Amino acid sequence: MEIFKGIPEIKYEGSQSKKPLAFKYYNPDKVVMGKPMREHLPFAMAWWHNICATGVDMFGPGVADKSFGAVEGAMEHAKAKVDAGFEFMQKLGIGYFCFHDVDIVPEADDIKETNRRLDEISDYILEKMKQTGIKCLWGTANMFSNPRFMNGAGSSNSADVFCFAAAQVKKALDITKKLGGKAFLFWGGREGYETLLNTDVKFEQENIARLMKMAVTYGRSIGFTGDFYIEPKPKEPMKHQYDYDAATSIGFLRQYGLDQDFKLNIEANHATLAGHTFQHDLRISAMNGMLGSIDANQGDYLLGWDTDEFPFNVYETTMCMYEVLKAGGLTGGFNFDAKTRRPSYTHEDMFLAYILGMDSLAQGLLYAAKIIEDGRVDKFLAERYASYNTGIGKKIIDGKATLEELAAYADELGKPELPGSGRQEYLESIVNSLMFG
Ligand code: XUL
Ligand code: CO
Repeated sequence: MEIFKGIPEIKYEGSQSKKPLAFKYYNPDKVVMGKPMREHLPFAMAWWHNICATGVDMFGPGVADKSFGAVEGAMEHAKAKVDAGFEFMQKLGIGYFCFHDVDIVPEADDIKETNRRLDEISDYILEKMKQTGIKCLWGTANMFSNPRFMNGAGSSNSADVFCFAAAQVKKALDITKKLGGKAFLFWGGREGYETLLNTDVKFEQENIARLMKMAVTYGRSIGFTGDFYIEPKPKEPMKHQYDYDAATSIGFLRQYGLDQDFKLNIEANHATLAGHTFQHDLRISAMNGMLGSIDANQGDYLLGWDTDEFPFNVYETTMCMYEVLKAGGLTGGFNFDAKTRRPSYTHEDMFLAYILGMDSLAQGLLYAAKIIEDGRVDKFLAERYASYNTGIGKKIIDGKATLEELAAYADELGKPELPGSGRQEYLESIVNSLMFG
């Protein structure tokens, strides 16, 4: 039974098209730098925002109807959500989805019953996956909504809560493996603190690492070969969260010997909450070999919280795709961890939002490829560090110079020349002319 009646399959029509339900830039077959767009941009649907969220906020109730013709909260509703999700992805040509355990079933009071429901729904999802060819990008356990996780999951002060976290991770891993998920994710929403007066940070961080180690050991024992991800975020819901940003998370993973099994899932709006650009956290992850996947969204310059907007700032998607192309692509994908604004409450808005997001990333890809193919930025960058290619610079790079030798070299020089202009404005105007010229 069709759920999104009146919404056709969304096709590429080109930038001149004025049809709302059409792609203007995302042309899956178009080859960019030797690869079709669909391979550069493995898009994923976020189950929670798209299929579950109704626009509830601190000031008012939900406004969007996500019942999909079923009684809300029952297993019948869970199945209707699967039907809706797959129809939605098919109509947009989206190849992947991401989910939390409690997105796909209503959580029961008893974990055994929740797990039974997860078995039932995952059978149903698997059937849909076989029919459509749609795949699972990653799964995760929601260890932040249920009241038991008020003080965190791995970082909870309660060993019993830690065990519930372990139980949820185990089951979510089972389901992710069953659905052939490429990765399993940890977003440490409440893994942080409100005050240091009641918090043993060292103990909590060690415990999070213990939980992650157990997850890796168990995952590998059941034949899960995918990556594990940490999704950094500095704050919200907690005042301070341990997975603050890419650099902090990489340090944590290395400290606890988790860096071989884990990569990072970088979310645009989380990077900006940490006081970085999205591009910065992508670069830090990529240069450490840890860029796994992306939660595609954007924040708002005027608001200091996680607004999870669909990406529309093409300058930012261009810089994102520039980093992704330079990194040789993603092993993961682009998960739209984004929601329509509360007043955009219709089913049609769900499609319009994904069209905006997919088109914005496609535009970003086209412009990023132009910047790389043009070559002026790369050439400038290479020349900027040219003093290390020969002479004393090369000796430094080769590890053959001593501090005394360099000091003697500096004495001889007397005074170095200025290091050369950074030419920032020249580079920015190249980017603008390639984007808008
Ligand atoms: C919250 C967030 C989560 C994770 C998955 O800010 O981004 O939805 O992506 O738990
Ligand atoms: Co996210």
